[in-house]
Formats: sequence, structure tokens, C-alpha cells
Amino acid sequence: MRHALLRPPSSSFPQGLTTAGLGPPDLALALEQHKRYGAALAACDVEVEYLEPDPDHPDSCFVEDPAVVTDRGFMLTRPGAASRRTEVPSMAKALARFQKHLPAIEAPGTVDGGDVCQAEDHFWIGLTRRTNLEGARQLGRWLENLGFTHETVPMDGLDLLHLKSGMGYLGDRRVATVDALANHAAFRHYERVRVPPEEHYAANCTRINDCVLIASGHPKFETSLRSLGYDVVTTDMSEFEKMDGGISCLSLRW
Ligand code: CIR
Repeated sequence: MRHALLRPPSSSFPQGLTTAGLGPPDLALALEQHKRYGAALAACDVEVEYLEPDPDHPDSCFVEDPAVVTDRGFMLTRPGAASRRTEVPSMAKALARFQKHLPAIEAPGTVDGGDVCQAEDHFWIGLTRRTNLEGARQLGRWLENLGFTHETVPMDGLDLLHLKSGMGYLGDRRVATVDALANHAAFRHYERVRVPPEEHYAANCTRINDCVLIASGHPKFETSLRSLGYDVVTTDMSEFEKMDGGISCLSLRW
């Protein structure tokens, strides 16, 4: 992994979508945390590029959702939340420098990048309120053409915004998961690393080169990862958690 694309939160960040019930975010602190997040990625040996803040789109710092990026190609999504669909044109502009023709999920399909998790040559696609079956079908066809395999992970009845709100791929055929996803058939061939219920927010973790990036303040999960030999990098995410965002959503990485 060499590149990461980030977009700082803008003045409208506190008006974004949220179900967290944790109160309004502090914008100045969010900007500080975003800077530290970028520095954490750079410490994991990734070149970090910043897009301009976009006050017309309060959720636009969650750059993971309007695109799916792989080392074989990029695709634009069609986010499940109507207020986020107009984030796609500016993401298209940002990614056009890397790939001339950008395919996109088309209506009535919807996909949020937060529902898409890569494990080597395989992709899990969460079916949630944000990603529907038609979107997963379109994404799956595109992935197959690039030589990847894929499967859907139905998430009815689970209290999770996105697939990656409850799990993260750690590399080495290991998946960090909350209990609600741990026994899902999709992960049966992988070693599961349990994220304890009181630390469930940390399940949205991401492997970057030799590091695993997790939200700070989750000591049990951090200890499990360290005992497996991972180089754990922590960063404070409190203001993004208030807006339902986790570690993976703040960057596109490839
Ligand atoms: C939303 O509801 O769309 C944003 N407030 C949070 C998106 C988080 N994105 C992600 O987990 N990939």
C-alpha cells in the first residue's frame, strides 16, 4: 500500500448524518484528529494526499464511501444515503488523475465503500441499509473482471451501519470482528480475532503495510493484536465516532 487520499472535515461537518447519539462533534478537535490520522498513515509508510474540504457535503471527509479502490482499478459507487450521492462527481475528479475511465455503480444499485472489505484476492460486500443487492451485483461483476472473487454478507438485524463497522481484515487470513459477525459463514475459513463488546468501535481497524491502525482507547483489543505480533498504531477518533465514522472511512488506500 503506497497511497492514501484524505479530505479534511469542513465547517459543515457537524451537520452530517449520524445515529451515534454522542452529541455534536467539536470541529477544531476533529481537524486536529484528522491531521494526526494523516500522520499515522504516513508513519505506516504511505504517501498521504489531501483533497480540498467540501462544505457542501458534511460527510465528505468519509472518503471511503464514494469509491472502491484496488491495486487493479478504481470504481465510483452510488452511496446509499441520498445526501451523499453528490459527493461522487468530486471524487471522480480526484481519481481521474489515476484512471481515465471510471466505471460507476448505477441506479437502482447502491454501494457504500464502508461495506466493501478486501482480503487479498477476495472481497466481502455487506448488504446493509446503504448497500443493496443490485449494487453488490454490479460491484461483483466489476471485481470478477479484475480477477477478484467476492461474496455478499447479509447484515439484516445487525445494528451496524456498514460491514466494516463490525470487522476489519488484518492480513495473514485473520479477521477482527465483533461477536455479531464472528460466526458468519463468510469468515469461516479465517481466524477470528474477537473485539470485546465494550470495545466494539475498534473493530473498524485497518492493516496498512506492517501496521494495524486502530482507534485509541481500546486496550483489550490492542493487547490481543500485540500478542499476535502486530505493530499497532493508535489514533484518537472521538469526533468522527460521533458522526458514525471509523478508522477506515477517513481514507482511500491503495
Ligand atoms: C454517514 O452516515 O454516511 C457518515 N456520517 C459516516 C460514514 C462512515 N463511513 C464509513 O464507515 N465507511
